[in-house]
Amino acid sequence: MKPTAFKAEPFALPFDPATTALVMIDMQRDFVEPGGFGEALGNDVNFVRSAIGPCQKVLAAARTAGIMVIHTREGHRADLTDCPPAKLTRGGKTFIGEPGPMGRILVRGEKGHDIIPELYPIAGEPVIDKPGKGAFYQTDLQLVLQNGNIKTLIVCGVTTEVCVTTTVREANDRGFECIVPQDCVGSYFPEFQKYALEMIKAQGAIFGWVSDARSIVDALA
Ligand code: C5J
Repeated sequence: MKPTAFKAEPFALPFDPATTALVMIDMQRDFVEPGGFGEALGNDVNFVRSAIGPCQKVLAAARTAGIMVIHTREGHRADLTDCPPAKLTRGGKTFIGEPGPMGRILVRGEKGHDIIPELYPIAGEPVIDKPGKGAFYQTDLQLVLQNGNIKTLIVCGVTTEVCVTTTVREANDRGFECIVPQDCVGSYFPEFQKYALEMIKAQGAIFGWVSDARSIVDALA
């Protein structure tokens, strides 16, 4: 594949497939599946489930194009020693480490912590376990991207206004160019989805570009 450009807002983003990676943020059962932690908190998971189909298309295109694919999972050690005490008090109804509908909430190795079958990693795709909202915080993501000579990130996943945009902001500050396909990210709150996407591309791409699955797939073909 030759260098080309993604159709995007506020303007097209040139990219080279050799230096581009797809980062699939936290498509975990607990956030996305009915009966998971997200739903237990009173959220309608249909708002985030709409991202699954478009994510599958982008994932398939990335694999066919041979670009690097990285998955992340938010979660903690079973003894919670990597979870800040302040984070343990958040949630309102259910809390990290407590029993949830799919095992202990946001604890590594539990069923709810795992990635949904529709987007499951295949051999050779790095999975970054992260204790925070941002995928760079206390992980080796930067090292993985640096070693792969990656400069451009296609960022998909959930939730738009939390882990997706935290990661995009962190990546932008580190010099990566991030593009977010709007139908490949999801929020439990439609208004947060709208404004989180607008914030990314505001002021001439203040911290990234916004596109859609179709444009990403077309550019990777
Ligand atoms: C949240 C995430 N929303 N992956 N996590 O707590 O966005």
